Amino acid sequence: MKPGEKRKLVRVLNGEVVSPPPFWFMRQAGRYLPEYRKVRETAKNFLDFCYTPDLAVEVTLQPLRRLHADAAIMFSDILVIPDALGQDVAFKEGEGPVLQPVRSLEDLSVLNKDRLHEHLAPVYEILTRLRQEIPDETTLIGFAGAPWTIAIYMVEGRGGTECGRARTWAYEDPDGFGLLINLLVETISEYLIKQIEAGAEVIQLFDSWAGVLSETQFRRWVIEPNRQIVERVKAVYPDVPIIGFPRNAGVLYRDFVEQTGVDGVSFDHTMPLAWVKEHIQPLCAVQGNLDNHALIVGGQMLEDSVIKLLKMFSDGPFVFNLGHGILPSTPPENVERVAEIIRNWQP
Ligand code: 1CP
Repeated sequence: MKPGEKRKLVRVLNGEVVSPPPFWFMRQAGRYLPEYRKVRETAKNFLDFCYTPDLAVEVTLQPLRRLHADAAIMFSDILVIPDALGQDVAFKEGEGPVLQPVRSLEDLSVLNKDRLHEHLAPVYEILTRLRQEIPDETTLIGFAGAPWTIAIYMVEGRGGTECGRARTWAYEDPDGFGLLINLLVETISEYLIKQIEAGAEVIQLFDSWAGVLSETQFRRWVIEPNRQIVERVKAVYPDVPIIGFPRNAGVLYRDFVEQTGVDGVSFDHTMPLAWVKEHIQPLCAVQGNLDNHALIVGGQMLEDSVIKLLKMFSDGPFVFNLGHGILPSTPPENVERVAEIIRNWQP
């Protein structure tokens, strides 16, 4: 790259049209890769894995070697935040994350951010090392969970549910629940600023559980906290693009984009392409939305789905990605095939 030249993903998030579009995949590192499973076996547990720079750097690089993606997303997890705030967090084999639930003001009072950056120092080291090790033209993505999504895990004690306890608390005692959200807004903003300092060039904010909320609650617990984080991070780093991901937000994607100030939005596989084209792409860069289950199945259907997306969005700012993360049963060859189609795409 020439001095001063911007990387592809950053250019698109600045509103440029780049053809073929840059691509990366959510969960491009992970269990679908045999080389990931091998490294994973050497770690004591999942959190330890996330906090060991040698291992986290290696598994971040693995998908780049196969896919030559335009971006590397640092290997970590959104639940390092509750862990760093002092909540008990564990990842159980076959079960996923398990946390000691926070359900009252008393539970909340135990959490604090006194040792936040000390605790998260390995993450910053991972980013700094990655920027030295990834190819020059590859963009380095840092990330965090958005407050509502992290709060779900903190309150429920696990994921993958209806999020009933968090939703009830938010209605019953919005001020009390709001204290948790405010703590997360402050913590996540500081965390992202440190990630950028350490080398992250783009940020993605994962609000994976945004879609379970009613409209009013969505505005309060998804749009507003995401807006506050964007404002705080941009006050320090105005030029670092931020991608939002209010998964399953439906038509509320538009208000999310207009009101949070994100530079790009990652949209899930349920969104109608023509609607996104008409209502979202004129506002910001769009990223998505191949169905991660199509990626498992492969074949002509997969190739057609990829081409359809490229045809639909390539004349505007577009980042090719999935609607959600790669699933463990995905054949790596299918992911490689998609990467090849995108790289060779000519409108
Ligand atoms: O043992 C393993 O290998 C577990 C699988 C795994 C992986 C590969 C977990 C546990 N986390 C990760 C890494 C991870 N998590 C990344 C790495 C970077 C990459 O994309 O390559 C990222 C960005 C995340 C973010 C994350 N973690 C989200 C937001 C994105 C999303 O997928 O919606 C969420 C919700 C989590 C929670 C989490 N961590 C792990 C699991 C199994 C879960 C989900 C549990 C549930 O179903 O609620």
